Amino acid sequence: MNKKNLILGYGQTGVSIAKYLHKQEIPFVVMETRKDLIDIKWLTDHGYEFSDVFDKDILDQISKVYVSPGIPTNNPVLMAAKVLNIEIETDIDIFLKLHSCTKILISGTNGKTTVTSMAYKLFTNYLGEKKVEALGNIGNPVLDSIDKEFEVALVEISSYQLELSSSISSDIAVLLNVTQDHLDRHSSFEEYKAIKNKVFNESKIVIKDDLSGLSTKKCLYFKEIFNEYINCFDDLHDEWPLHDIENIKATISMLLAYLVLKQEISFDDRSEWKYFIKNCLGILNSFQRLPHRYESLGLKDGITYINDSKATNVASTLKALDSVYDKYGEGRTILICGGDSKGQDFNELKAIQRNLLKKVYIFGIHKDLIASSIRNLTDVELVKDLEEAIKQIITYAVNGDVVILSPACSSVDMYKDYKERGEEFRRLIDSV
Ligand code: UMA
Repeated sequence: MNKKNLILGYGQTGVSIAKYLHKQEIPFVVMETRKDLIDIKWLTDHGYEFSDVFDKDILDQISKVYVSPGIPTNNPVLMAAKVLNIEIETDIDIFLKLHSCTKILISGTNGKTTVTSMAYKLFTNYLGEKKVEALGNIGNPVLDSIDKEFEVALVEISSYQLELSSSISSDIAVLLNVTQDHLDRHSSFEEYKAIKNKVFNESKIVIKDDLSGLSTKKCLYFKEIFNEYINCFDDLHDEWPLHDIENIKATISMLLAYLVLKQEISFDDRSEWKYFIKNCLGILNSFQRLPHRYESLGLKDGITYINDSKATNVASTLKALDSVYDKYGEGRTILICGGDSKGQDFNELKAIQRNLLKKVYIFGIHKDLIASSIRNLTDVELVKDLEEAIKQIITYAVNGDVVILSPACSSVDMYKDYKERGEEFRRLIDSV
């Protein structure tokens, strides 16, 4: 009997794997719990089998399993495939193995999409638009670009993708930061950190935040290397939040690493670096910051509103609050947070600067958990939802206050995703 391939999950990634295999005339079957997906018609039209039950009995007909990032490692079919020693691959494994471009992997708990987008702007400016692709977790499955010709792939890679991939290798690997997140999927913070560190497997140049866990490879520590060029950063406009300055440093490090790799600049003699850094800052200064990420919604009746709905973990909210503190000082900030905890320890919120917050409004399934961690720090109000929070805030906030939605939680208890949550916030503010 001729064995087939099995695709687990038929979201964006599963669809792109199916189209890739179809093009090569490799037979496959698909498992996916949702029956209502639009692309299933494409499958059946082309004669491919589809099952909405994850049944491991199929494995004796399977030679290889392709897995989507959203499939947890304890999925019964995936676990059985491991036991049976059936080869398991991800779309990322295939792309890294087969495409001849320079591969840059970008991971980290927070800031990945921002840095990938900034790097896209910087690299296209340097190489030209057709030479660069921004791929991966940013929303563009890598295999959709496997047949295109380009010079540089900027691949945003999540812990889910890293966990499931078996052969990570790259030219440049960037790890922006690692703080607690996704602890509902990974068994511990230690495991999560180990998964994130996989990004450095077989990379030629490493970019990381600081000197902790020193690397033996060629390494750019983006929090340190700019110390001697710090005056160059004075040219940045003052709308940049503090935490994006780190993202800018990581992005510039990527271009420097690329130039080192191409032997256009020297790694050891850094006399030319200042020129490149100034150039990069000039380009990034006009970067259009992404929605839902510390996005200013403007000023209404003297009150500033900021949509930071993408802050789905504590570290991201803490960074946003540092930026608020840097710009607006003490006692003017009203924080709205809450949602699904994803197993996080909210005691880390105790690190919020004393006297920074004026009041906190908390909503969502784990609001009590958050409240008990920060009750000693500031005035806390538990509310039903975002709408109730805004209703109360407009009668409470005064001229000069700053209202920021920075949930520190996932949105899945009340919304489809963080975007829907951010859009609702925007609507509510528009109608104030
Ligand atoms: N499924 C099952 N059974 C399960 C679990 C999942 O059938 O037990 C199905 C789901 O119904 C879904 C499919 O499997 O249809 C899995 O799809 P997926 O969750 O892997 O999502 P994709 O549509 O393939 O999108 C994935 C990434 N999603 C996740 O990692 C959860 C996208 O990142 C990424 O943009 C896309 O590949 C392209 O590379 C999104 C994300 O939320 C933005 N990432 C997380 C994050 O950034 O925090 C990690």
